[in-house]
Amino acid sequence: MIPLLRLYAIVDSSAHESTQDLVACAEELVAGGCTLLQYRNKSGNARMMLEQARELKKHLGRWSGGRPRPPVSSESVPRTGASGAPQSIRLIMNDRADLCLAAEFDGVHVGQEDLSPESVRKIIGPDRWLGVSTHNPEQLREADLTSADYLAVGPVFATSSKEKPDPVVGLDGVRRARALTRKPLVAIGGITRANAASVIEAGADSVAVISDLLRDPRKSAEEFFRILR
Ligand code: TZP
Ligand code: MG
Repeated sequence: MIPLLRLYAIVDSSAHESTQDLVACAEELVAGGCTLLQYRNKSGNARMMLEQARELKKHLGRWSGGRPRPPVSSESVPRTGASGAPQSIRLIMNDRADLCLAAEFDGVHVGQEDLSPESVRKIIGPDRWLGVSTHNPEQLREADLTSADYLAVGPVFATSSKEKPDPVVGLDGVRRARALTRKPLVAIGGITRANAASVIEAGADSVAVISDLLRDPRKSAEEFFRILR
């Protein structure tokens, strides 16, 4: 079973004016204790995505792929995992298994309209992480039978970060999902520092967040960890 911290940060290219800005945000998130970062780009072409992903890898890659992450300032953020081993940063590519390999990322996250989980697994091999988005119990049951390392459920609340989002599943949707899988469960969609604790209480192992990490990413991440301790 993969180890998941309570916060799964997503850096979305549409929220940043430049690659430099996107990388700076990611570095701040890592300084705030994030060890799992997804790169999401819904508007760029493959070449542009790979360029940005490689920049992320260049700046954070020192700590990805199993190497210890840098020290963080806040004592509220765990420096080591439950085993006492140092935590490492994992970079996850949204949508694209090919770009995950090309950028030497640590995993892929796919949705219902991307390659199937088993097709992605064939491409990325047994060791890289694979996450699958689900929006209802049927999709969750199906994804649970795959080799996915974690499942995502959402949108839990209304979100403006996704175009044409599926219907909101609410906290009940998280509870239902929890009852249907023993895989690590990531909740996503409209999750903020104000409602994150209720999402974990409903059974999620981790919360994936875009918007509520944008302003002062380091401090926001530290606050999430403090709230979800
Ligand atoms: N999938 C379901 S909701 C969502 C995605 C990618 C967007 C989450 O962004 P935010 O800003 O944290 O609501
Ligand atoms: Mg997708």
